Amino acid sequence: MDTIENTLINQFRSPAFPGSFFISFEGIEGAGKSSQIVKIKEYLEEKNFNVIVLREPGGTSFGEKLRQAILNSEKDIHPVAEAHLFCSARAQLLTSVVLKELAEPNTVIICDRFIDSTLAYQGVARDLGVDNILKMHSIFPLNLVPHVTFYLRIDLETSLERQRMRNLPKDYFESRDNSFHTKLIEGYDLASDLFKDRIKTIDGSKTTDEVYLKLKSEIDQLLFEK
Ligand code: Z5A
Repeated sequence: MDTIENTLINQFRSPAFPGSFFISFEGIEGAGKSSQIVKIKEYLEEKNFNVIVLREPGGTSFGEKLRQAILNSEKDIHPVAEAHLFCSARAQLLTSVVLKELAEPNTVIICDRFIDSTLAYQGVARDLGVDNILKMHSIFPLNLVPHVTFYLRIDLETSLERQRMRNLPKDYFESRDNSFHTKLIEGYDLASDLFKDRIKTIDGSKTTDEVYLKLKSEIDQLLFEK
């Protein structure tokens, strides 16, 4: 890693609220994030945590409006505009929800997508460059990252197969060609390499139960064994 990238990586911090945790889930379409988040929420509630599930873009009324504007867009949005829209929604989510909720003890925030989506989608698949995305996050509150991120890694064939089974209409990103989705996987692999301590890569091609057990053991380590 060169020094500029190193400096950019070192600017990130996780919010420090004793007893509360910020977790994100990442992956390409059909990775299984939403399915696993439901199960992990249930597990953590059994352990008496106050669990708040958020999604990106979204989680605030401002963020949900941006979500509609992007995902329903019939015209191409310039990648620079795209990246700034995701960052705007994120800054709002961090200040108006994440930091406030984490201040309550015993809280776990689970976010469906976060900064690594911007690194993979806009940084790599939309060709803006990972350094540019890291630079965009160099100002508070965007320099705050989750304590742990679970990247559910699947290959393109698995993603396509799950999409076929689900048979839903495709949105702004889903309708792009296979080379776009192949670059997304490269982007996520690169992000996992840059943020080795934070991002845990989990094999998302296993059965739902197998993935859940792996996640549960990682979460037990984070929450109960430190
Ligand atoms: N985006 C961006 O470009 N930049 C950013 O900074 C951010 C976002 C934050 C939001 O998508 C879009 O915004 C996203 C990136 C972009 N674009 N795309 N694509 P979203 O939140 O609306 O969509 P998604 O995250 O891709 O959702 P998804 O396709 O539903 O994926 P998922 O939540 O990971 O999967 P799932 O719903 O849990 O499962 C999908 C299907 O697979 C479902 O039928 C399940 O029953 C099945 N499934 C799940 N797990 C398994 C296993 N283990 N085995 C077999 N079948 C399974």
